Amino acid sequence: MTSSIEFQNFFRSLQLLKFFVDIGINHFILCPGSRSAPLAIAAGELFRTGKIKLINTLDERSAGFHALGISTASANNVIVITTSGTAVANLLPSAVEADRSCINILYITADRPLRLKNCGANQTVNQEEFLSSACKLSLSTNLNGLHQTSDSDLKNLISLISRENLLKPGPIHLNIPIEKPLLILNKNKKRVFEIFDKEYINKNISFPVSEIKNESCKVEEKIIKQINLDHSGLIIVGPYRGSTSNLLEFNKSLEIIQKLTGWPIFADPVSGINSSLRGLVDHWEIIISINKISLNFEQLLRIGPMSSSNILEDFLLNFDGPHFLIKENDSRYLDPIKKSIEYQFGLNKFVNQLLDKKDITNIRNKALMPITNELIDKGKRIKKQIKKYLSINDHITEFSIANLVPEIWPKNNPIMISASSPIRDWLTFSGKEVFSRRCFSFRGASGIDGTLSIAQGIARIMNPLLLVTGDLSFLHDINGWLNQDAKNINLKILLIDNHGGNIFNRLYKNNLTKFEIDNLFLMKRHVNWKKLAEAHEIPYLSILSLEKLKEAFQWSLSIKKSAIIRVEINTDYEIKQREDLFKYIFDNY
Ligand SMILES: Cc1ncc(C[n+]2csc(CCOP(=O)(O)OP(=O)(O)O)c2C)c(N)n1
Repeated sequence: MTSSIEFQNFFRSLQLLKFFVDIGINHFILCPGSRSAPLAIAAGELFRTGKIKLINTLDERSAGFHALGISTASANNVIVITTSGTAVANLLPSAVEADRSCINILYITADRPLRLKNCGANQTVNQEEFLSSACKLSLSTNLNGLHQTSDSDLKNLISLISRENLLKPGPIHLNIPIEKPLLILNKNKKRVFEIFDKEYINKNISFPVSEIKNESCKVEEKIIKQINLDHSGLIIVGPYRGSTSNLLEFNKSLEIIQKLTGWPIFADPVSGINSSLRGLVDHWEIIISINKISLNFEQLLRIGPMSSSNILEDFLLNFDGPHFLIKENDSRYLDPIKKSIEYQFGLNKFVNQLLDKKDITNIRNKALMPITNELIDKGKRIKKQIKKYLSINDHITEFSIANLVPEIWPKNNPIMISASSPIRDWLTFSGKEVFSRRCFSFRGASGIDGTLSIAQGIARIMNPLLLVTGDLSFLHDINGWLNQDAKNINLKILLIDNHGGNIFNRLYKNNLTKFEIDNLFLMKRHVNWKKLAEAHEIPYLSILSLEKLKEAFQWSLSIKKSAIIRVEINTDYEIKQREDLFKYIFDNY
């Protein structure tokens, strides 16, 4: 029995998955299929022996996004195991986002052996190529079948993957051709597992990674030479794309820069920064839209990618001084306006080098620059005006939600903001209360797919999590409810029902006919939300006023599981109110 394919398929599957546990991976997501049966059974054994957390799910697309959420929140790689064929194609959307958002995911897909490729065999496609455009590595075990993959081949694969993950985060695809028989008889399974158990189960094999040399960095020297800490400057912090485990250090480094300069900070809601950071300017997007280009700074220190703000983009385009852009471990260009000198090794390394090269040993709080105080005051004034306006016009709107939720959702409880309107509204209307917790949004590729599954993944690690989402983004990934045990995840969903993609109304209202907007863009769907929630056994509440939101949050928090709060938006009223609010702010500025 020991040399049979049946034995080898199961034994190698156990070995492979256990090696991944040895390099620190503990979340596995499994999608059903028969070609992947040896891997599934092996994962089941590792789960039974307490070595891994195992989640099963039906839809591979949602599974990939679910992995993305878990990986982001836990700062630990996640494995998704699928069968062959279109199952693999369904992983591409999450791979694209993982690539752009710099998140580790390992896709393990089962395939037919080489003898069955390119000859019309059932469910046999060129799946080894499907994810290559988004994955930093596309690997395979022996093409004739896992049973012919040697122990050392497996170990080499693990070392390669470990090293790649240390070099730069992102998705990896490992395709595994498996020869039949795919199932192992119960009596044989027991015997194989006993052999495996003795040799591997409680032994942690180490996979030493050869030294990764620090690349010499001319860019770093160039920036350090050019940046003048005594002159005026502005710090712009975009969405955080580093690892959650580095966030504390990232904040310390940012604090150092701010202390040394006294510069103001314009921060994105998902920048990951602390609310206590000095120099934070509220409602900076409104300030720059009022002041147009008249904000005079000598230099810009940009951290992370560009926020979703056309106003910011225009401002940056019109700024002629030097732009320095610090990225978290991403060698790709991240400046669409192509004006900055880009440094890829992260803020922490940059600040250490800066202190070293400029010979700074004593980090004292430099007084805030006059322009910093001025901007902070302007932000405060706008904040008051928004509050005053909302107190008079208290109908619920998308911008009033963006303004109020960061204040009433409990501090330290995380929030995920869906792509499309919510993230844009939060950038404009939320105050610095937003930074009292970690906020997430996935705009690496700006898809609206995967919203629910990503949120569920984050909430498995950090909860209670509030997901603020538009109705279409929510519906797009409704299969997220098929993720195992979804209803028991401590996730609260604030569903902004503006009857389709209202963002298009905002963008095109003045140029397209109502027919065109309704039929070509809006995608208004008549969903019975209550029944949809009931079908998945999710507690559901629909509210009509802003006043009720706080109560609704309390209601949802009293349920330690998933809950949906729906807010219906009157879109005509919303658009009118938004215009009036801006007019009010501009008139009273
Ligand atoms: C996968 C994907 N398909 C299509 C789009 C284009 N798109 C951008 S926003 C949007 C509508 C989003 O609607 P909703 O979630 O209701 O948000 P809101 O109307 O509040 O903006 C669509 C379809 C996209 N970003 N991603």
